[in-house]
Amino acid sequence: MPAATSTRAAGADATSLRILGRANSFNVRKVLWACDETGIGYVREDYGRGFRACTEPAFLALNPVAQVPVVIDNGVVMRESNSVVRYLAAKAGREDLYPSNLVDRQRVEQWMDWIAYDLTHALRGAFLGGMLKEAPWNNDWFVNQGRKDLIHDMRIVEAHLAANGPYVTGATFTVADIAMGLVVNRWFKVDGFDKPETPALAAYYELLSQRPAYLAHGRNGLP
Ligand SMILES: N[C@@H](CCC(=O)N[C@@H](CS)C(=O)NCC(=O)O)C(=O)O
Repeated sequence: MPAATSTRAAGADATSLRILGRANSFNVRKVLWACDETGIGYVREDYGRGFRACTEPAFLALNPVAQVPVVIDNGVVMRESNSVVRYLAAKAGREDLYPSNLVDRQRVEQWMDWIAYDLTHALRGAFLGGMLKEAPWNNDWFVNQGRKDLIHDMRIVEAHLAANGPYVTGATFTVADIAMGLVVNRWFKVDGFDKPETPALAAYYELLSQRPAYLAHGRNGLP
């Protein structure tokens, strides 16, 4: 197993966040993007598949569900990428990314929750099972169902963006676009089945690609 490595981002100092998680993880990438978007410095340590195992007792003590990312801010230990992304935007006082107005906030969160549940589940079949052939997702039924669900869900996003875009909640970029940006990148990378044309998603992909932090952590060549 390779030794754990450390990466210090520009602006990182003794009070920086610690991010535990490999930089090629779908969910760690959201957190890295949020840090770059908000200018929050961090130190990252490699944990997860191919590096130090999430099942190490020391890691499990931080995150009993044994997944990356784990984020530690001034001794406070956090997990769940979407929740961490919202925390970081609020910590940075970025009202534009994560509004405090309850209705606007709910608009952001409803998309992030749907991504975390429905879309992520569909991607397990279509991507982890169908493309990476990763157990236990790689059985035929699960792969086919994942592909069907993914197409269904991405058609919903396509119609939503075409009618209400250019961003997930309308006129401006929010943390909902961080979660969606990773999904859309993976949508254009996943293969092994016929995908419908999705011009609104393609336009959204190009729009997000104007952001350096998305090119660094989202559309960075990885699926
Ligand atoms: N709901 C969690 C999911 C986290 C998750 O699935 N992480 C994956 C990587 S993307 C993981 O830890 N895989 C095991 C590993 O890398 O060892 C979140 O959003 O943070």
